[in-house]
Amino acid sequence: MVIAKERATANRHLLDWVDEMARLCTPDQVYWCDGSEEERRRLTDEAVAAGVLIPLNDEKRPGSYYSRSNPNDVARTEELTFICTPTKEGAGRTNNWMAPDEAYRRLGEIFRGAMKGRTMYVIPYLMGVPESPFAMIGVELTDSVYVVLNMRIMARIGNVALERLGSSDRFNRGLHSVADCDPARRFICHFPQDDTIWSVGSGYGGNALLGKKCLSLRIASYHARGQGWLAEHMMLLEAETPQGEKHYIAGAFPSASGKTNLAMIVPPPAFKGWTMRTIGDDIAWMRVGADGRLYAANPEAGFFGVAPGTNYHTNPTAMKMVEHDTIFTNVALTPDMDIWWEGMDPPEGELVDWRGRPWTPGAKEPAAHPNSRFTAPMENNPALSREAQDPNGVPISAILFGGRRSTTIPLVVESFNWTHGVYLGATAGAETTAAITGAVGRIRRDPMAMLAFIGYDAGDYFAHWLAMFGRMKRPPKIFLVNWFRKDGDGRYLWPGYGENMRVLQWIIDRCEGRASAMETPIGLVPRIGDLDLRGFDGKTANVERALRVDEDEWRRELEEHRKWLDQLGDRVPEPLRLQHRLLASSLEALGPR
Ligand code: OXD
Ligand code: MN
Repeated sequence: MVIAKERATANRHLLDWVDEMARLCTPDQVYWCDGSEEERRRLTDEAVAAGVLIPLNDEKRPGSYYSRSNPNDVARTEELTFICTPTKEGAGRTNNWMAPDEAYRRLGEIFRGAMKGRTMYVIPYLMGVPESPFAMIGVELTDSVYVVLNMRIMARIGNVALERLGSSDRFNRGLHSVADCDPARRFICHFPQDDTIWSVGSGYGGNALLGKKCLSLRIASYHARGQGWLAEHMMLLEAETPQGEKHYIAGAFPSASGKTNLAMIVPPPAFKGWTMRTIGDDIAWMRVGADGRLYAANPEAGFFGVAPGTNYHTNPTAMKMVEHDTIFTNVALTPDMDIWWEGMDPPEGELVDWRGRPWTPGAKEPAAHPNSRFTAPMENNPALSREAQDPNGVPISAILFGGRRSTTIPLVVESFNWTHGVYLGATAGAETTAAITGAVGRIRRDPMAMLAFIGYDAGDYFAHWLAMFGRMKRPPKIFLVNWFRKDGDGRYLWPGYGENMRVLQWIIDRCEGRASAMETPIGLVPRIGDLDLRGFDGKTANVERALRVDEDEWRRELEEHRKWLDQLGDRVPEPLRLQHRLLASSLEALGPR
């Protein structure tokens, strides 16, 4: 039984709103989270007693817990996610829109009485470190103890946020209830103009941990446009060269495309003296600093990563990170209460799968859900950069845009200039994965990996990216990367993972004016000799194929870009349409070969 605590604040705006929401949802009690360690232990014990969390083997995985979701609630549900701006045009063509009045009414009906018999947890939280000018304050009201325990890993919660809030009314108001977890009554609604999020019917991370996708991307991107900064779906990493020179790289990749692996990259042995450190794996807030450079900060306090495919080869850092004090969701369980997922060494005996059914190796269905997750605190990461907590963020040298593409996109392309870079980001596409519900393996355009997260019109978002150029004295260089190109037999041409370091080195050297590149009609591409392939044990011929700009593939690709830009409507900025024409006519000028 949860102990209802004294209200922890005298902030009238907050108290009044919590009362109003409690009257709507009628919980049995309201509990204010303080964020303490004692609270973590107590709520964890309660979650265990309620069967929400299952303790894992304390010798093998100390301080770690397992959770199984409702099988109908395993990923973000973009078709049920809405931007509720006053006009439909405000949300643009890439978002679902619902009129604010209608959304408050429809969701209000579902929230009415939804917390009866339950506790309403009040989670004051900060995205960003407390001293940071980047920090944003939110308060999430939820009836899910799983959400509380995950939010306390992913954000800084409790008194730290209340202190920063003081008596202000400037905080994001988030209301969440799992309600009856019925997909027919599931909605994730954003009201940017009210700084409000209402999410009902799902307990899945991306839908329910409101500080993450909802606040730090959808709502933040809306504010960022008005205030002249960028809220992006990007990993952040620090690269230190053997000479002690530091570079910071931001990279936007769609969900489940190896963003976490890249943020935790371990260079191959030939890269002696290089140190790579993580700053963030999912979200970057970027502002222009006084020196005219672009500074980025990770607003999160933990990692909510995709488990399958993670192993000691693909991401040894993440494997170490999840050795303790981690919550696992929808992975498989071993007989001795440890965790397992596809991509780990084959299990010895029978497992229990993510739905709680017996599972034997060789079974048709995977043991772990393809979008099963680990939630681990930032401090667990042995390769965490000290700058991860820097209140001012880090100056970015390069921005990468990427995605899974089996054809067409070379291993790496440097843009000719900022506008061309924005074009490459705006037209980037990826084969879909399991992090969202729907078909897997189809190409969808995912501009800056933000398709699901731009809180307003995509054309206006591109215009905002273009306008950022004018605010910077030393803008980062922009690159397109693709670790996933395949040969005709479906085999990857590039080994990826740690080997991506060779591409990162070329990118850093380009930023420093130390490496050469070949001009092609679509951008600047390294020649094979421009990459450092010392100690590389793959085939050089495959690397050449991975680097190739195939003119026929690009003709088709540019035709898809045209359709995509047309689909986005007339708010697409003219410089991007001109850029398209320039690329298409440069290719045409080459004539048939
Ligand atoms: C995530 C996602 O969870 O993008 O980061 O789906
Ligand atoms: Mn993500």
